[in-house]
Amino acid sequence: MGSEKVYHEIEDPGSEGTLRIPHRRVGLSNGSHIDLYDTSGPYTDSSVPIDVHAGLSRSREDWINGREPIKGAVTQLAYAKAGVITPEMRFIAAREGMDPEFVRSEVAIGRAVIPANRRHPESEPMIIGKNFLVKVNANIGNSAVTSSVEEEVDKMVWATRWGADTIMDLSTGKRIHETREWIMRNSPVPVGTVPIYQALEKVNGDPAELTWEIYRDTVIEQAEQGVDYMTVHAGVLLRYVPLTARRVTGIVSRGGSIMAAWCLAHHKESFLYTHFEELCEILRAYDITFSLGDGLRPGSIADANDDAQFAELRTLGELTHIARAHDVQVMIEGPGHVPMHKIAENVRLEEELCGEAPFYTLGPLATDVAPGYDHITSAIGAAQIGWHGTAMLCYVTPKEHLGLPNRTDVKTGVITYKIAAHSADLAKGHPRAQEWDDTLSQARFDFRWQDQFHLALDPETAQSYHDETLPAEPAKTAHFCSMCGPKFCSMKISQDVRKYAEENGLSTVEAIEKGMAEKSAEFAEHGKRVYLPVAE
Ligand code: IRN
Ligand code: FE2
Repeated sequence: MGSEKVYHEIEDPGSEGTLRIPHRRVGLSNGSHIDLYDTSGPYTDSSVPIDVHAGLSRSREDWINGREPIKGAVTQLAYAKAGVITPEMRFIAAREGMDPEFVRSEVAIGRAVIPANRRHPESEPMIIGKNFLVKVNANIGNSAVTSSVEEEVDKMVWATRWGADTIMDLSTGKRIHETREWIMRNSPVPVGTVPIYQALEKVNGDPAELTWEIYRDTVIEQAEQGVDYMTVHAGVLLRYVPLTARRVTGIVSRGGSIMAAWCLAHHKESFLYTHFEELCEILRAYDITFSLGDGLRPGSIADANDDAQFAELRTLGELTHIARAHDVQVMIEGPGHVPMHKIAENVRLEEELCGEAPFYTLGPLATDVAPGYDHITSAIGAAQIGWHGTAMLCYVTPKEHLGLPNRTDVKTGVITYKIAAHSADLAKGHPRAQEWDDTLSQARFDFRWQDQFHLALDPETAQSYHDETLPAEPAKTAHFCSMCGPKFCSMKISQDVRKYAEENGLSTVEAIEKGMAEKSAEFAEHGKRVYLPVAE
């Protein structure tokens, strides 16, 4: 609503091509505009029909084909380490308002990742790292109920339209391969998966039947389709499982519980851990980013920061260094349920143990007492952990713990997480963050109602709330809203003060003093009564 997709064109000396950097342009009624970071690909305008089977244009294809391997590796990490600024890095730099060399150096030291499978050339490059905009992931497709390919693609488009920076396809139902294929071919954002879910389907849901070979083949199958990052719960070790025995909520991670069940059934170390280097080789060939899963994350306030959680984190740190040695990019998944006073410790330990690999957390929920409102309980934790340095936030919808999210829940979850992420960006001082707030504040102060709606994270809700009480067109330029009414609007009063100052050639302070003196004289004139009798 009130915005359009625009592309800023910049030259890329590396590929000798032109990079088209996407933005969502919000046109303002005073003739100016603001270009905002945009995740929606070609779907910014909801009136553009989606032709699922056509797929998006393969804009990264030439860059990918034109690259020479560096010591056998074709990953962004390998190029970054070798001092090469890839077109993806230059694209990201323009998108974030940063220097391309800074992007390269952050990737080189592993503090940021660019999830971009070579077989997903349709994606618009983006970066996940603490020195960049805090990103939001939306999970879709986590249903065993059959839904059509179109419906699943539509969910992805819907989530990215509201601002999801990545999506995770957690489909478990029928036609899992085909559905994923069309999500990949239509997704302008990186797509993540948890391959162990599909591997489990292949053994009819019995974790004990899983093998390294079945898992490996599933990873390759998904890698071929273009999955950009994969959750791998390789830190759930056999000896950590007993540490969860006395927890209030045990193991709440799906992947974590599958691996714990396998380890116990075979009384062996996890095949994800024992075959980790082989896995690195597969991910390296496609430039898939590891998202090392938090299979032992706390599922309740009581279990936060316990021995099981931190034992796993230590192992994830060890695996991070192995992956990096293979030139594979890594991020680390984090909790969960954590009260506010225990949040900072999570980030501190993660950075220390995992060499500052980008942290990617699920909330965390700051309290357990509000089922039905867990988008809020978790956004409170998410805003804080984002401020402390978490690079990506996995959204939680109002249906968390209760049921499957519908379309409205997905939108609510994404918007709620954009609020958390943007609040963290402001607190961290991202160079582009405050411009948006300032533009909206100015529109609000000027009573440019339409501009205020159009600049909102959720323009439709903003406008509909406004129109509930003041639906008429003149109200869109009125210098008040129904909250305080025409007489008590603080913004209106401030503006009157300014106007008075201008007319009387005074500074605002003087104007207030002069105005106050006049009012005080008026007060005295009327008998110094606070309450005046009602006029007849
Ligand atoms: C993110 C941080 N910690 C967990 N997540 C996400 O939770 C993970 O990326 C995946 O999308 C989802 C389910 O993970 P489990 O329950 O299999 O660990
Ligand atoms: Fe939970």
